[in-house]
Amino acid sequence: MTTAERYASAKEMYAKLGVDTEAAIAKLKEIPVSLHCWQGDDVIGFDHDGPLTGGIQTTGNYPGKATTPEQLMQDIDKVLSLLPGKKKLNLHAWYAIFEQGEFVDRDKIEPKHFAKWVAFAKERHLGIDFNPTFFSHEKVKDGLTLSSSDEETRRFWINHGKACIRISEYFAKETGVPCVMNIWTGDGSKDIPADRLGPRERYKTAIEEIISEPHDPQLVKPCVESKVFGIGVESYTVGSAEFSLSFAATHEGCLPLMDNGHYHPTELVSDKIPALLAFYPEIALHITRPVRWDSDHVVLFDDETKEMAKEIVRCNGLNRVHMALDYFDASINRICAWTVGFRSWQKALLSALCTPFAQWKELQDKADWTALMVHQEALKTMPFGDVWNEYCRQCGTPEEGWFDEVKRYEEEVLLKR
Ligand code: RNT
Ligand code: ZN
Repeated sequence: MTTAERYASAKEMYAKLGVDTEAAIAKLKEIPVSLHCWQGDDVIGFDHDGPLTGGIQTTGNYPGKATTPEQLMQDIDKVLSLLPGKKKLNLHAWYAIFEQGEFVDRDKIEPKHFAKWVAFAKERHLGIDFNPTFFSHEKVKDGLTLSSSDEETRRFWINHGKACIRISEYFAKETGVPCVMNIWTGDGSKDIPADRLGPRERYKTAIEEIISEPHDPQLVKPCVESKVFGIGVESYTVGSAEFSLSFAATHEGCLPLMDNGHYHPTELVSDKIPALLAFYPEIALHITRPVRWDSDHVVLFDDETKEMAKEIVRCNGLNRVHMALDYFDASINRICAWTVGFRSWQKALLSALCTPFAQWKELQDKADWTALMVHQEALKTMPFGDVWNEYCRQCGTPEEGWFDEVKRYEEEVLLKR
């Protein structure tokens, strides 16, 4: 059988279940997924020489990482050429690009420091998402930024957040696509604190100040990302799940952001998605693969990844959930890491779109759990690979051959750095 014949046969099989694979493919082509630029340089940024802090860690020393804006853009371009679907570019504040000899600290960065990124995104028809960078900086005082008891420290980071709101609005205006601006800090403590409330009260007031920076809520969508713990920050996290959810719930226009690496290992973000969609008009996600902890391994087409995509699709949430990838593996080819992760999430979305949820919901409502189990199991052996191959073919990014292309790029570009 040719690939076309295989797809024709798969399409027919899915149609018998009430699934229109053409409609699924067409839908997926419209849904943006945000590609994180920080996979390309091991979360280092361009504005400092020190180590990565904030309780996060990359491990590995694979050759060829990007160390300049030009290299990072070159790598992103390579990755974009290998990815099906619609993308947004996810930037962090420390990827500001300064003129020769210029340095501007994070509280003073301006839209002009991102003009080159805007030009890059516009040429490739990408929207941009943004993140203030509250880590890897000398003004992180005793592990704290926005929740610090030191007024000057707090002020510096609040000003950084405000600068980022202005930059986010600039991105949205330039690209014509709303900018999701995510606030995450590693604030917390290694050992048992004496005061868990004080830092949270300061954190709350600080985020309020940041989002009070004038902006059009249609253009800039501030989020708060929660976390359970970080390396060296094991005992107390200021921006915990309850803190962040409560903050978003009580501040109009502020979205909760769930990173699926930021929960206890038996908690499932797939189950949290519908819980939040019952209350929030919009939510945001960081999609990662936590192996035992927030290890940020490359996203795979695994069960929980599929389950998260299923929940977004069956809750009719594709336009209400802002999806971004967030992982960083320094131990393997970084172009490959980006590509496998992005393609895995696309697979998860496509497979969710090829599921007859309407019929299944009916079975559940009739309490026909026997039939529901049988149907859910039957779907698992459907020829999804043929539909995926067709989607990739239609997007001009075939499944076959992309890895050879990455190896060629490694030989010709990465290993020469
Ligand atoms: C860290 C958070 C955060 C970062 C990025 C780089 O645990 O997940 O989102 O990964 O901002
Ligand atoms: Zn994250």
